[in-house]
Amino acid sequence: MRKIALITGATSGIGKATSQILASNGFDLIITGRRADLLKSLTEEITNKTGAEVISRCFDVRDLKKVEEAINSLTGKWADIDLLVNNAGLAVGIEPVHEGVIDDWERMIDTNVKGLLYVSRLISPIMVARKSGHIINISSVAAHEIYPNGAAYCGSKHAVKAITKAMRMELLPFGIKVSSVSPGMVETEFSLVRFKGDQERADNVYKGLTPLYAQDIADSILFMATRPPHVNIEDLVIMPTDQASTRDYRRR
Ligand code: NDP
Ligand code: 8X3
Repeated sequence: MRKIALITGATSGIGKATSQILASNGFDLIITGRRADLLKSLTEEITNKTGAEVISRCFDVRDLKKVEEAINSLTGKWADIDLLVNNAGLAVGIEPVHEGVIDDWERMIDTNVKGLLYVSRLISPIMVARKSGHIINISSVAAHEIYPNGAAYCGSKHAVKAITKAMRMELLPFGIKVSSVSPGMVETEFSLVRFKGDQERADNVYKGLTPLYAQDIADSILFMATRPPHVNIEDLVIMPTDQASTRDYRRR
C-alpha cells in the first residue's frame, strides 16, 4: 500500500526534489507552499511522471489559522499521514545583530521555528493516535555551527535541532521516528531569498565550487524514510566536498 507524505515548502529546492523522489518511491503526496501556481504545475508534473496521487494545500506556515484550516481539511486517506517533511524555511539578510533588520528576524523565526511547530502540532496527533509515523525536519549545518552575520538564522536552526530532539523523546512512547537533515550549501532559491532577489549576489555564493544540489538532499531523505521500522537516523550532516565548515570553502 502506498504511504502518505506531507511536504512543506514543496514549490522549490529541497522540498520540490523530495516530493519528486518520494512520489517515485511509493508515496502519495500532499504538497504545500505559498505559491499556488507552482503547486499546481508540480502536482501535474509529478502525477504525469510517476502515477502517484498528489494533492496540494496552499498556505503560509506562519499563519496558524491557515495551517489549521489546511490540515483539518484533509479527509479519508489523506488525513492518515505517514511522513511529515518539515522543510519550509529561509534565511533573510546577512547583517550583524547591531545592524539587523527586525523584519528579517521575524520572517526567519516565524517560518523556521514557529511554522515548523505549528505544522508539527497539527500533524503529530494523527501519528500519536495510530502509533506510527515519521517526522523529518530540515535543519542545517547552521544548527551545528555558528557564523558571524547569521545570528538569527543560526539561532532558528539551533532551535530546530532542540525541537527535533525534544520531539523524539516525547514521541518515543508512540513508536514515532523523529529525524533531521542538516545540509551545508545547497544550490536552490535559498541565496536569492537571503539576498532579497539580488541574483548576482546569490550566484556568487556558488561561484568556483560545486555545491550540493536539492537532489542530493532528497536522496538522503528517501533513504531515511525507507529504513526498516526499528531504525531511526537521528540526524544527517551533509556537506559539499568543497565545504568543510560554514566558513571554509575550496573555490577554484
Ligand atoms: P528554497 O528557497 O528553494 O525553498 C524554500 C521553500 O520553503 C519554498 O518552497 C518556499 O515556498 C517555502 N517557504 C518559505 N517560506 C514559507 C512560508 N512562510 N510558508 C510556507 N512555505 C514557505 O530553499 P531550500 O530548498 O534551500 O530550503 C529548504 C530548507 O532547507 C529550508 O528550511 C532551509 O533553511 C534549509 N537549508 C537550506 C540550505 C541551502 O543551502 N539551500 C542548507 C541547509 C538548510 P513558497 O515560497 O511557495 O512558500
Ligand atoms: C544554510 C547553510 O551555511 O548558509 O542553512 O547557513 S548556511
